[in-house]
Formats: sequence, C-alpha cells, structure tokens
Amino acid sequence: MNSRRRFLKLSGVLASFPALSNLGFASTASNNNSSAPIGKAGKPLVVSTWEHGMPANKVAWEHLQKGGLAIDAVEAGVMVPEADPNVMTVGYGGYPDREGRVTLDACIMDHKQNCGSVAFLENIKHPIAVARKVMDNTPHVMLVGEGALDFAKSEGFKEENLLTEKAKALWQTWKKDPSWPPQINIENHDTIGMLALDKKGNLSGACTTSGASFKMRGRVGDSPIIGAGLYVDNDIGAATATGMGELMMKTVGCFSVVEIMRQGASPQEACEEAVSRIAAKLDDYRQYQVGFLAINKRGEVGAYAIQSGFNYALQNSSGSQLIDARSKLA
Ligand code: SD4
Repeated sequence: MNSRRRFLKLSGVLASFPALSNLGFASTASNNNSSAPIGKAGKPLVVSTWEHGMPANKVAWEHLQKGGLAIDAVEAGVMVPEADPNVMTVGYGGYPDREGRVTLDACIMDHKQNCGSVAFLENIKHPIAVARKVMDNTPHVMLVGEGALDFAKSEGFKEENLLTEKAKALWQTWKKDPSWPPQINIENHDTIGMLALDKKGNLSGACTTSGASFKMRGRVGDSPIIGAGLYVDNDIGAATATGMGELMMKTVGCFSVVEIMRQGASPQEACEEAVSRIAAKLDDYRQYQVGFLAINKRGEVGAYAIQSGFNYALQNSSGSQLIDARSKLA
C-alpha cells in the first residue's frame, strides 16, 4: 500500500493491536497515538520501518534466533523489499527519477562502527549487498553512481533493468503534468530502515530506498548517509529514518537520536526530541513528514513522526507485530 493511501487509511483510525504485554512492553505513555508502545522488547530483536518491514523482519529473525550476527540479519532482511516489485519505494520496481531512471541509495553499519554505503546506483537490484561489500572489501565508506556500479560488477553483481512496467506507467502519467515538487512530504516515501540487536547484544542497522519519486536526476537523500538515515553506536543504540531526506541530512538526524540517547533519553524520548528539533526550524512543519525509529542496547524501542500513519514492524521472541508510531500531528 502506498504511503498516501496508508496515511488516509490510518489518519481516521487508530489501529488496534494485540495486548502490548505480548511483546513485553512496559507501558504506554500519554500522547496522541495511544496504541504506540514504549518499552522493552528484549534481545534478540529486530525492528523495521513500515509494513514491508514485516516480511523483512521474518528473514532477519531467522538469523537472529539462530544466534547469527545482527549485521547479517539486517542485510538479509532488507533484501526482501529490495526484490519485491510491489514495494515501489525500495529496490526493484521503485519509482524512477524525472528522467525515468531508477536510482538507489543504501547503507549498512555494524557494531564496530564499520559501515558501507552506495548512492545514485543504477541497475543493481540489491544496493544493500553492494554497500556491505563496500564495507567489507574496500577501505572506503561510500561509492556513488558509475563508480558504485563498476564496483558492484567487479564483485559479481549482475546489471538488470529495475524499471517495471507499473513504475514506468506511473512515471509516464506524472510526466504529462510534472508539477509535483521533487519533495518528500506526506505522500511519497517508504524507505526501509532496519535495526537489530542480536543474542550477543550487538547492534547493527541497514537502510535502503529508491528515494523520492520523480526526484531530480542525481538527487541523493539521507538513506545512504551515515548519521542522517542510519546510525549505530554499539555502546548506546541505533536509529534509522524515513520521510523527507533533506531534513534528516540538514540535521544529521539519526546521529542526533543516538546522541540524545547517550545523554540518558529512552529511544522514544530521543525520537520525539529529534523530530521536535526538525519541526521547530520549519516555517510550517505540517507540510512535511519525517520519522525516526530507534532501539537501545537494552532492547527498548521508540518511534516518532510528524505525520500520523508512520508504522514499524517489530519482531522478538514473543512474535511479530506492526505498530503505529506516535506522531506530532494526530
Ligand atoms: C529519501 N528518506 O530519499 C528517503 C525516502 C524515505 O520513506 O524515507 N522514504 O529522502
């Protein structure tokens, strides 16, 4: 379901979820989304942005429950929506840019602060796997565009057309009246950011997207930028972001969330503070969407967005669940 439809669907409905005690959450604090849990989900644990995080978490969980590393879990997990043409905001089948080209951004970070990233990558279905190779097999953190593609091919990745007929048709319709600004607001976003805490207590994260639909050619968002769309500090916690990447880039959003946790805030408090800082600097924050999802070393979870409708998938030993994030706007 695209975000606009989900937004409309959820804006009037506070989805009801099974008892929070099923997942071991401690409490539900007061705010405008009463279904949003705060608290401890334990270890191991995986969380992901949006509904497409549910099947992604399932794959990540297979690694985590066997005692696998969080870094392997998040890489394998986010490859699920990357390969799914029905998820039109990540990987294969993603919305193209204004020129009709699908360009992908992704990054990955482990518990030792190793990280890898690719941006403006074309024709490779699994940018997260290329980002992992950048992390493991190069002295660099980030490769972009043609260089990232050349590197991917040298690592054995095959080039393929990522523009599906469905995405092409939507782009052709958009082109007839291309007035939609190249902005992510409340309508066109759905990156997957995934965070995991493994049995050994190590944290890792991954983030992958096709970015803003019909963006300017060459536009790169927050998702491949360490600190903006993803950040992991194994002493503290991890955060990932969704929504209008430019706002996360201007504020180094996910780094902020982790730093706020370092000062003693819970993941929920940290996400709320980071969103509030962004909103405070905007002339009219109601025009935008940003959302953060965070976990800490103790297996506590938090999420917060400007707009309602942001949700996240959580899987731990008690099961899996799709949870409404709290939001600044009802
Ligand atoms: C971007 N932040 O490229 C991404 C898009 C997104 O949920 O998050 N979608 O700006």
